Amino acid sequence: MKQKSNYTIMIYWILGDVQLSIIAVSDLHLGFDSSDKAAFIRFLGKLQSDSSVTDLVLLGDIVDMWRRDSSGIFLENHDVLDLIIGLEKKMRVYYVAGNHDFHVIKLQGRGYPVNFLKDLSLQQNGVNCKFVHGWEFDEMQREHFMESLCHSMSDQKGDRDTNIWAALGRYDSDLSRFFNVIDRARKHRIAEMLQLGPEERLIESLKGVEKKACSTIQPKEVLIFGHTHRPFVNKTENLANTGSWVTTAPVHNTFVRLEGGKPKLFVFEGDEITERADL
Ligand SMILES: [Mn+2]
Repeated sequence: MKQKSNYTIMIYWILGDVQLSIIAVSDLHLGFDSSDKAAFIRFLGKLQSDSSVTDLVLLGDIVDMWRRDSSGIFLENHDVLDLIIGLEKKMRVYYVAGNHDFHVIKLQGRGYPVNFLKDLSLQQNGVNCKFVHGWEFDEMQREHFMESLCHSMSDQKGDRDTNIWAALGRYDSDLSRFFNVIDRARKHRIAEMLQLGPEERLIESLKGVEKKACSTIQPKEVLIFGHTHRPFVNKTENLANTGSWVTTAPVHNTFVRLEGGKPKLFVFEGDEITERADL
């Protein structure tokens, strides 16, 4: 990861941090058949020629280790990784781990050319821009479970049902371990959720994640997260979701751009970038 040079730090000191232009993108799910890798490659090409971008935040679930074997996935997507590493010559690049690529945390400090993080805060115009993938707000996600799912899936070319609820049902031993470490209220909530059909369960779960994300925002903070594949910027402009690059989502190929502490949502369609204020 590129460090700020002394020269850059001096410029920041004189001008403040208003000139930071941050792009956050998440949930590409490379390795999953519905991942729009081709569009993402074109998008990275656009970034390469955009000299105004200072920081790129890869906000988790960039590769999908729950659907493919965790080592092969980096080899088969070396073209995307090469482009990302190339961008590091022009801007700072951060990789915040998601639940489907949580294992990248373990790669930290081993000399890989990407800096892997659990979360990230960047200051912009006196605002703390906080970046998390969003699994933190999801009552079904736990670190040991996310890590084990990154390893338990052999190469199934994306046709495995990796719904977390279904996975919980399949792994009885994990399920009982899970239930033993969570509190009674959560047990009750999970039991309720398991009574719902898959569609209703998904909607309930997504609503819960968004609500919890909203409840954690601090004063003078903007929270950016992904995970739900439901892109939005809220009315008060202090909460934004980056969406996804999977074609199964109703709106996809989206990203959030932050300037002056304000998040804006954009969609990349064809080769055009359009702001989507109405989502
Ligand atoms: Mn996720």
